[in-house]
Amino acid sequence: KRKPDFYMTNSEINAWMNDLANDYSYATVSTTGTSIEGQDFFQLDVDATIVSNPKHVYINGGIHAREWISPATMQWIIHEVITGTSDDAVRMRENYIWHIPPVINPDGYDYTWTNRMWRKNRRINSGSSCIGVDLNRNWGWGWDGPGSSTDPCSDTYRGASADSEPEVRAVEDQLMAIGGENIVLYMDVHSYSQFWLVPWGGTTEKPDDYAELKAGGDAAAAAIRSVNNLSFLVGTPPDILYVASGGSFDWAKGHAGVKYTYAPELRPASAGAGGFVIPPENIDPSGNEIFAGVVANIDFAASNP
Ligand code: 0X9
Ligand code: ZN
Repeated sequence: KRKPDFYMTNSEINAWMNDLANDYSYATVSTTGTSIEGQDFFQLDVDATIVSNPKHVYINGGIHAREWISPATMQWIIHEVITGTSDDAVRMRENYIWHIPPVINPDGYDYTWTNRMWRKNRRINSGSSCIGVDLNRNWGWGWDGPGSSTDPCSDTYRGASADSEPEVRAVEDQLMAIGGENIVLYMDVHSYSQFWLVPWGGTTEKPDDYAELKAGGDAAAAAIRSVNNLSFLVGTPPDILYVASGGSFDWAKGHAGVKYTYAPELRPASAGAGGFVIPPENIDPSGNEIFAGVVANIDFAASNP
């Protein structure tokens, strides 16, 4: 009954999360942070039901406002981790502490109801009439590097300083409080292209443990293919997309010290197949395949620490 099957507004998503959390003792809703326009935004947390000293899984959605399949897929995963009856779903809620804020750019997401292709947050930039910072260029690891813009009118504007945006800092503070060594998997979920992106985003250099991160991504892609036969390409942003500095997963790995960090780009594969604007009939299959990918990635990470 509560599986998401349409694209909800922020307030609908928040009510949906509260409703779900009310019915399950191990699920709670907490405040992630407050946006630049002063709007609180929230996450669903699931407490590991049997294991002591469990690792954490942190997955944020909706960093880019127009990528609507991201929050909806986060809702599907929230629903599955809390209520799923498959062996995987039960194992995931028994063994890990989950933190899933589905919309970390709530102002931008609101704005897309009247301006569908908005990407950034809604920061008023001093000295410019252009609005917004690209929240995936603002993180303070390799900030101001290639693939980010100094122009407030650009869709990839990096912001006035590293970590200047409250939406970014809210997630950063949580990752630091949990501690990178306690996080088995960090993901920042985007659309579109069907990629499972691996660090680094801001440089063509590879992390020392790239082979393990790539293998974890390959495990995710194989699991995804087994669900709906979709292909996801695994690689770094510079290798398979474009260089992008100041992104979330570079910071989560480089600064916070999470070993396994990824940025999936969800369905569809192309602009011709709908791009950012795909019908809500995609939510259920996307949730199904991405949950399978997440489980495979977690299992790989847990056995290759
Ligand atoms: O440009 C981006 O931020 C991402 N692509 S999107 O079309 N969803 O905007 C790619 C992000 C790559 N990840 C990092 N550099 N962290
Ligand atoms: Zn994106």
